[in-house]
Amino acid sequence: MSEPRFVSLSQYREYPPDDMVRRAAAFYADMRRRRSVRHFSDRPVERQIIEQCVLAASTAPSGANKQPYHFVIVSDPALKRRIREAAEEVERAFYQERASEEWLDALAPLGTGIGKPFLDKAPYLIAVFAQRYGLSPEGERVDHYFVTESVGIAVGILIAAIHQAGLVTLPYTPSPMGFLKELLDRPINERPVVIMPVGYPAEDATVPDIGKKSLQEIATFL
Ligand code: IYR
Repeated sequence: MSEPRFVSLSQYREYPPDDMVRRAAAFYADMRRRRSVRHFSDRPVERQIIEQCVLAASTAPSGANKQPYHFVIVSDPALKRRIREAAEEVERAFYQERASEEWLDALAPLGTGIGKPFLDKAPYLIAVFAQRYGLSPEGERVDHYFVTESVGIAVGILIAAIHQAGLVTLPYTPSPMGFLKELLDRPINERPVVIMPVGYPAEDATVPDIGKKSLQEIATFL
């Protein structure tokens, strides 16, 4: 057991209440512009942007600060193509056999289908893996806690960072996603969670005409 060590909270900044309201409202206004995009441009993107966004995701709180995730960033065109082909095979089975009527009805407003051209058009795919447990450099098993929650929080920050940088993304979740683990040669302690294509939107990109729930619908103040 290691003793806790503490340092002062020197990076915290307090703002006057008026400023806080303005800042919170400005952040909301900017986040409200974010959309999940399925139509990408193949315009190149500097790798540094991706690196900074992944670093932003790594600031997320996680169970016992174990950071139970790994991000695989794919830009190799041949590998992106293989991912697209494998994903479309999974989607064919999903749309033609596996999905319930209710699920297909829920997806109808999104206009999704078997084809996933964004998987080889976007300059980067960030494949996010959850580590069910960790492996020390000596190969010893390390327990991880609240893995699903921790990865979800990190992906949320990743999405916000990509938006803030001025690029677009989409949390894409083919199901089942086992093919990704094989194609990207990930170790046994990891499970694929989501694929995030990242890049500029296509010039003629469109998004579904859908909105968000109101504050009353999502929150209760007691
Ligand atoms: N993975 C499929 C189906 C799909 C499922 C959900 I839940 C979505 O929010 C959107 C799509 C696809 O991507 O087409």
